[in-house]
Amino acid sequence: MAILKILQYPDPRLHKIAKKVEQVNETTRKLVRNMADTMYAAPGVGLAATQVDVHEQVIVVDVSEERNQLMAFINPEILAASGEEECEEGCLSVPGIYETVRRAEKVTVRALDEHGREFTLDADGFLAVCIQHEIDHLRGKVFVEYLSQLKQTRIRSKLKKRLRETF
Ligand code: GNR
Ligand code: NI
Repeated sequence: MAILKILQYPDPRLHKIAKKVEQVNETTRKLVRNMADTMYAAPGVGLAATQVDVHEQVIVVDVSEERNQLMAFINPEILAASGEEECEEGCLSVPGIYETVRRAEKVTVRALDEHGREFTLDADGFLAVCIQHEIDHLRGKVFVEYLSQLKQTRIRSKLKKRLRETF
């Protein structure tokens, strides 16, 4: 069991672009396990490698009530997106901030699992929201970037102030 440190917005490392995983191996599986431990401990419904300062295309998601449906997506790609949906989002890298974001309602995702096997998944509802939120992290994008500049400025100063008070 390993709990990794989660980068906090506005850390510039959250804007790095993750590289493709060339070969899915034991190192990749160890990262997936540690990311899952970190996500469950937080607790969160998803986590992207970018958030733990590993800039490779790996995400984990578990939107189940029982917290026993772990999904790992390596090199995920959105093949198709349709519809629109608004959801109040939060992020482990932006603690305490919840804002509504508009995203596609349904997505078709292709990825590799932790054994390097390709799969394609049709997702909708909250799962679709989470997958899009996590893939954004791999591209260096944090959900607050969908908000107005005014809101982003307010969120940044709030989190910086909170960091000063903690240390
Ligand atoms: O735990 C999380 N909850 C959440 C709620 C609404 C939309 C997206 C998310 S993902 C977030 C965990 C996280 O920060 N993943 O990157
Ligand atoms: Ni997030």
